[in-house]
Amino acid sequence: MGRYSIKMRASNEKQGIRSHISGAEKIVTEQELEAYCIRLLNRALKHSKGKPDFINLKIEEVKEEELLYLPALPVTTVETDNEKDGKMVVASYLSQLKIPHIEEILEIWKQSYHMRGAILLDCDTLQRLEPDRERGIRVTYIDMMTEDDERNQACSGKNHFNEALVLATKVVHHPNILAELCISDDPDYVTGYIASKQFGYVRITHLKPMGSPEGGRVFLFRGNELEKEDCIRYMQEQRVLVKMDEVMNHE
Ligand code: PML
Ligand code: MG
Repeated sequence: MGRYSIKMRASNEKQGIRSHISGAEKIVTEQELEAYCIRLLNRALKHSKGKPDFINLKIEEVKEEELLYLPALPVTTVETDNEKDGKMVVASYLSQLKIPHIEEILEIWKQSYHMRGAILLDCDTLQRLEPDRERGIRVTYIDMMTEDDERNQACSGKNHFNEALVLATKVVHHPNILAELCISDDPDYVTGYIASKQFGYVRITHLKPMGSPEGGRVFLFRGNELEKEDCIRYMQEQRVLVKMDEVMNHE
């Protein structure tokens, strides 16, 4: 079946500074293409951050043989009351995954707070591996897939959980990624997660104080130079559809 990747990004300029308003992406069939372009356009135009003066809609063909289909990671939730307990839960999972330098990793996580992309961290040497450290690694060409196609609603507004689960499923599928840590940069959203092949997607209900705009991602990597190159290419280029049926059924 022929598919297309659609990417939307919108921004505006105020007092000489261009700022991001909204961005989203989908991987859809040819029949769905027109409807999703309209949805994404509406999403750009009706964003609470303001009216864009620039909207970019990029459409690229995706060949069936380029697509990787992955089942969504299993999801569990750990209830925490505050940031300190949340961070302790993260530390305990890192320790179960036998990842060294836990304190240092939690500190380095903070360096991702003002980046658009994620930190790619060598968890043994603590070296940051992103080619552009200001931008970080942006994971793209991802979307979710359900048998009865409930994707429509996901496109009209942001669903933090679905989008994060899709991203984390792609990220931890790479053989050299041991775990991903994430806190949202949305001030009203305090749930974060640690994802890994071993434990799946573990939601932690409090990972930062309410109202804080500080959030970001770290991908914990172990491997050599060639594996690092492959990992970065995979994050940015590999087309991935994540099957969500199990998740939807359990929600
Ligand atoms: C983001 O802001 O995009 C990150 C969202 C994290 C979602 C965590 C969850 O609800 O499981
Ligand atoms: Mg955000």
